[in-house]
Amino acid sequence: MANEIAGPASKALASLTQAQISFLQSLPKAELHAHLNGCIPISELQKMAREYSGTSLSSGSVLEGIAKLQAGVVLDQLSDFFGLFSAIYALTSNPDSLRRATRAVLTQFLDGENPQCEYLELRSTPRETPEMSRMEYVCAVLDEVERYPKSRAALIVSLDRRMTDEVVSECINIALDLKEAGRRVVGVDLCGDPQAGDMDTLSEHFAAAKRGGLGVTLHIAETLENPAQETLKLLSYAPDRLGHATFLNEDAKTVVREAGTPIEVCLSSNLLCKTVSSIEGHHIRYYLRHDHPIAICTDDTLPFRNSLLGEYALLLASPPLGLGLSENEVRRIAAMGMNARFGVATL
Ligand code: 6MZ
Repeated sequence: MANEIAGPASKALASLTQAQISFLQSLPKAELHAHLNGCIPISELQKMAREYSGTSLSSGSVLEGIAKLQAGVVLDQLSDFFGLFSAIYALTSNPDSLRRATRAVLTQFLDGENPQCEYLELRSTPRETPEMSRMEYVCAVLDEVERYPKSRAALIVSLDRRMTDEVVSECINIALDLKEAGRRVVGVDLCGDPQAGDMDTLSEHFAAAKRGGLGVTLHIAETLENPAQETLKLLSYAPDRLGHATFLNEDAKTVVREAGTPIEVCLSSNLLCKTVSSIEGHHIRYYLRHDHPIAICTDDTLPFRNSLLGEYALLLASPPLGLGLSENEVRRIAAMGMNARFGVATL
């Protein structure tokens, strides 16, 4: 199982009674912020690494990368996080291996006696490799997503902040063309290293996505270093949801609250990347205080060793392990997540 090494979510889960766990399992939950390559179960990744037939040099560094993930990742800051993906990417660089990884991620969230969630909006960044185009990448992921009914799974196409304008344009067109062709793309996302890229050039791309009926979600103000001007610029694209929104200043908070934009909250991710120092100090409290819509999400179950159930356990568990919310409050939060699905509006 992927989540054996205790992180905040599994510690919170371990502190709950069986009745509390059953309560959390019984809630209809939506996972709206999960990155495909960040959510491959470690057992599957290890199998893929053993079968990997790259050059011996890269296969050594892939195995080293996987071993690091297996040992449990300790991050000093968010920028340390992005280096984790090179080994994973080597293993998901052709349509077959990508399909296999996608299948394992979907199974982890949606299958079994007690699925993690009722509905999953999986997101992934189209990657061009010697073995596939970006279009082939997205189609391979969609083939797996579409094995599930519409009411259970959909895809968000991620744009990485390091992409050139040309590649952003290609990805938006892929998302729009596939949606038009009846494939299950429901939105686009902006992700990647928060320090990278130029956010001034994205306006037309997000406008095109919106005109084509796609939802727009943006990783925003994930670190203290994200300039306030950049945050306001991203908000001017009228996103439908926001990822993290950890460091909004008062102006940005006003915009977000007036627009009622739901926030994808990733508690373990923020704690383990040290953008938030403790659960008591997490910005979720601000949104709860203002009765602002939120969706509880996992982000990357592979490095963070969490699960959606574990993230909900962080809401219910008593301090200091969790927020100590009541069952009624947690039920309401789960309903907010379900209401924030892009699939509701666009499918
Ligand atoms: C920003 C993140 C992220 O797209 O290859 N990603 N971007 N902030 C985060 N918070 C921790 N977690 C993951 O999945 C992996 C990619 O998702 C983005 C990164 O760009 C990472 O390379 P896909 O399926």
